[in-house]
This record gives sequence, structure tokens and C-alpha cells, in this order.
Amino acid sequence: MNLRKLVGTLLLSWVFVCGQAKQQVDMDWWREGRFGMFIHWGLYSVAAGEWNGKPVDGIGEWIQNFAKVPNSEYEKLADKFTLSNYDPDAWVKLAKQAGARYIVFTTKHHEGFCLYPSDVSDFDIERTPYKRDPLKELVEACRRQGLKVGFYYSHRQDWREEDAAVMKNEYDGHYGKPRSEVKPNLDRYIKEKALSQMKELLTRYGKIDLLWYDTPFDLTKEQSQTFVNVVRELQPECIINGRVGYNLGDYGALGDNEMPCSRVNMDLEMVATMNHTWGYKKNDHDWKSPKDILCSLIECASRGVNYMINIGPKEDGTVPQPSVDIMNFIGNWMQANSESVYGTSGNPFNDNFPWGYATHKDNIIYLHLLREPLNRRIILKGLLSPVEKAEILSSGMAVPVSDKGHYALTIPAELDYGQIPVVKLVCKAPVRFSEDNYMNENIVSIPVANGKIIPGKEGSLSIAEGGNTQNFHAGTGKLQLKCEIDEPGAYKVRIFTSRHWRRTFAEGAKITLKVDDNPSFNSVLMQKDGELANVRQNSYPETWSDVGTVNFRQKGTKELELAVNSTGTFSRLGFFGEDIQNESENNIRFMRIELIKETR
Ligand code: JFZ
Repeated sequence: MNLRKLVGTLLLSWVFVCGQAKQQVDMDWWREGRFGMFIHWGLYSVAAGEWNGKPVDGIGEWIQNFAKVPNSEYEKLADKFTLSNYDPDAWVKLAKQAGARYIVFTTKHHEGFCLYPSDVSDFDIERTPYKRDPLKELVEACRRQGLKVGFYYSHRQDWREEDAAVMKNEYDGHYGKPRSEVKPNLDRYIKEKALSQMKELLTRYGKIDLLWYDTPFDLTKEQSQTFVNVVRELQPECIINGRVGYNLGDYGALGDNEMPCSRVNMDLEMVATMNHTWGYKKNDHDWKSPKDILCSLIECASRGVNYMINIGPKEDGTVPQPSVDIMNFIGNWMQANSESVYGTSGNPFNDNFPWGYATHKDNIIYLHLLREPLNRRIILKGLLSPVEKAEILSSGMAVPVSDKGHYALTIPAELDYGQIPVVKLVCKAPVRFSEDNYMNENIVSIPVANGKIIPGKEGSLSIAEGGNTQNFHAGTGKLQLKCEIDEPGAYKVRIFTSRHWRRTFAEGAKITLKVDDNPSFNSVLMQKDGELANVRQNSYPETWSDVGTVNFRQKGTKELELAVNSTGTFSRLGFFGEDIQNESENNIRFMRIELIKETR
């Protein structure tokens, strides 16, 4: 080996050993697939949201924590975890027929119980009446049906292990001793249980395609890196999710049920519940509608991110019927329309369309219609590529296209918008777009992610992975936006912010907004004038505030400038204290600004 090559090899080894090098894993199957199915199954599925006959609020898989159950009591659930109707092939078939390309299954959640026979812990499936390995059976079913295999592993939280006690925000009653006597040794837990079990999981079940870590909390970067290294060493082609911590995964991380508010230009995955819980709860009947769940899949694709929907089977392995119905509804739609999701990139336009969502691939644009466009017309401003033709994807029905400066589509009458019809627009070359924000129908929607950040005296606001503002408070600068107005007149100014459902709206928040040459809205109070009624309300409600009206004497480019005077009580952190983007409390989480043409 010549000297140059030797030096290069040594340098690369050194960088890798320091964990600095981020090994490039082939993400193509994951990006192409766009859609996965999450499965939360554990002793909490036996509890099913109740303890001592009483309902326990909160997500079902956290019941031991919320109900403050000592391990000596909680472990008795294992006797009732029968798996008597467990049919892994049926689970995989449900996912496959819905069009999901991968499954992520909880091998060990925060409760510490292992859904497979572990040599490292006796708190595992061998405590139950089930005498086989359900994880092995699920992996084999995935292989038989051609779905990729993902393992969820709670690498930081383990309520069974005192060494993993998260003292600042966890009930220490799990260990049957007063908090003052709980002496966690996190390094020992990591070495003796977590990493040892990772080795079991990564060597016993063949090729694993995705490792899904969760809630890194107070892990150090070095500790997170050890969870990366064990995967790289044993399963070098395995993708690691963003929640391993410190952005060390192969893709980014959003909060639970957190929908990006505009197109993102990085690998991200949105994980979502079908009701309000991941683990089965017998009393949670607040199922999202099948169409809402399908819309979330499509909206994620239009943002360029993956969508992983969760099912929470009962203790016997039965999948709740509403979950089956939702997956079948998605599957029916995907049968005719999946090409508008698989392998696509996000909405190429800068606009959020009032009638639905767009995706694109090479020379094709897909328009997903959630409702009939105004006057059954869609005008594609900003499209620079010549159009060849347009049709309804599922039927082939022609969609007339005219070119009067902008391409305009005339949408056929009598489409069934309950089934989210898709227009397939074929261009004569790979699609190209202008960077401008245009009006669609009577609204111009300006995502904050399109803005230019001007840092302030105390630092700078930024744009989070989900496209919303973060660290945006007095002193961290301002955001400059611009848009194209089609006609002069009066426009209502509507600002959309988001918050984590556990926190109140931004009481007392004040902002300053300049819109072109109109009088500035100075330090105006953000009122809660409404919230969008959609699936986001479950976790990240989208609230709008109408700050006033502006007038434009002429059509054309208009510039806006937004600054924060005070953030009030606005925040996004959940009460677990988990925050993925290390977001501070002192932030207004803007999503977009809409200018809505006022009709006379
Ligand atoms: C975690 C788990 O605690 C939960 O039980 C479930 O498994 C879910 C998929 O993941 O919950 C989280 C993790 C991160 C955030 C919120 C809930 N977050 O970043 O806002």
C-alpha cells in the first residue's frame, strides 16, 4: 500500500473511530417507499389503558409511569399476555395491502419488557404463556411478503432497570424504594442491558433494515454514538432513525404526530397514531377518519417526508377493527394512485394549495384534490416546463390544459373528492419552477421556510426540520418574506402558528409585521381566532390569528417582515420535557402567513 493510501486509510479509521464520520447508508428503499407501519405491542397492551379497573389518561404504553405502578405489580401482566390470536402474516398482509413498504415493531419499549427471548434479561416473552419467539415470527412474515424489517428499541428509558432511572421527570416508584434511595448507573445499564440486547437483536434475526431508537433524553453524545456504532458494526446497511440523539441518525426527527408545515429538503419521517395512543387502549375510540389518515400520508409525500402510521394490537394479537378499516381504505386508494407517492419528491411549487397537495417525479406532477378547486380551475403559476397533457390518474380521464401565460387545468365535474382524485400532469421535460409564492384561488400562502432570516442582537431565529420557526423571540432577528399578488385590493392578514397540544396558545405573545408599504402592525397581540379542524389537532394544533387588513394599490411582488416583541406563554415542549429539536420555551412557532383577498 503506498504512503498516500496508508495515510488516507489511517485518517479515515481515526475519524470513524471518533464517530465523526457519518457512514452513508443506502436510503433509496426508504425514500422510495415513503410509507411504513408502526406496531406498538407490549405488556401495556394487556393493561389496555386501565389500572385497577380505572381508566388511566395518556398514551397507553406509558401506563406504568402514569399510574405509578411498581415493577412487582406491573410484571404480573406477563401472565395475561397470551398472544392467543397472534398472526404475524395477517399483520404484514394488512401493511402490505395498504401499500406500506416497511414495518417497525417494538422489541422493547420504556417498560423494559422484551418481546423476544433475551439472554440478558428475564423480563421477556418467556414470562408469558406464549412459548415461541413472536419477533422471529414477524420478521419471517415480513421476509415472506417482501416488507422491510424495522426494530423499535427504547435505548434510554427502561423502567424495569433502576440503572436507567430518569430521575428528573420519571416516577421512581417503579423500583419499590423512595426516590432518595434510587441510584441509577446509566453507563452500566447501557453496557449490560441495552447494548447487549442490541447485539442479540442485530445478530439473531438476519438482515435488519431499520433501527428505530426513541427518546434519547439526557444521553451524552458519546452514549448515543455507541448505539450508532453497534448497528454500523453488526448491520452496516441498516438505517438508523433520528431519535438516536444528536442528529447521529441517518434521517431527521419530528415529534409524534408532527406534520411538517412546508416542503423539507432532508430525509424526515412523520410518525402518527390512528387515535390518541400508540399502545392499545380499550377506551380510546377517538379514531381519526380513514380519509384524514390518507391525507396525512399524501401531505407527508407533498412535504417530501416519510409517513409511518401506527397500529396497537390487543394483548391477544387482534388488530382493532378501526385500524384495519383505515389500512384497507388507504390500500384501496394506493391501488390506483400509489405512483403519486412512491419515489416522489415533495411539492415543487412554493405555494400551499387550498385544494390539496402536490408531489412530483422527473417530468410528472401529481395534484391530489381534497376538494373541488374554485370554478374547477387550477392555474399553475410558477411552472416553467411545457405541459404535454393531464389526466385523472385512476381513470385516465383527460383533463383539459390551456396555456394563457400560465398553464390552467379545467377539472372534470363530478369527481368523488371522498376518494382524493389525483391529476397526473405530464410535462415535456423534467419539471422546473420559479421560486415565487403565487396566489391560488383568492389566497397567497407563504411558508415561513421560504423566508430570509435577518439575525438579531441576541442571536438568530432558525427554521426547524418541520419547517416552522424556532428560537424566534425578541432579539433573535426577523424574517423577510415575499409573494406575488394577482390583483390590487384589500387582503386579510392571517398568521398560522403551531403548538404542542399539551401547552396553551401563545397568551400574551406580541409581534410586529410589515406588509409592503402598508402601516406596520406594531407589537400586536396574537389572538386565537381559530384552529384548523384536522388531524393535527391531536398533537400540534394549527392556530390562526387575524392581525388585520392590508391594501395593495397594484398587483405584483409584495414584501413582508416579521419580528417578535414577546413570546408570552407560547411553547411547544411536551410535559415529558422531550424535545427533539432542542427547542427552547422562548419561541413562537410560526408556520405560514396567508393573505386572503377580501371579497366585496
Ligand atoms: C415516544 C414514546 O415515549 C412513545 O411512547 C411512543 O413510542 C412514541 C412513538 O415515541 O414519544 C415521544 C417521543 C418524542 C416526542 C414526543 C413523544 N417529541 O419529540 O415531541
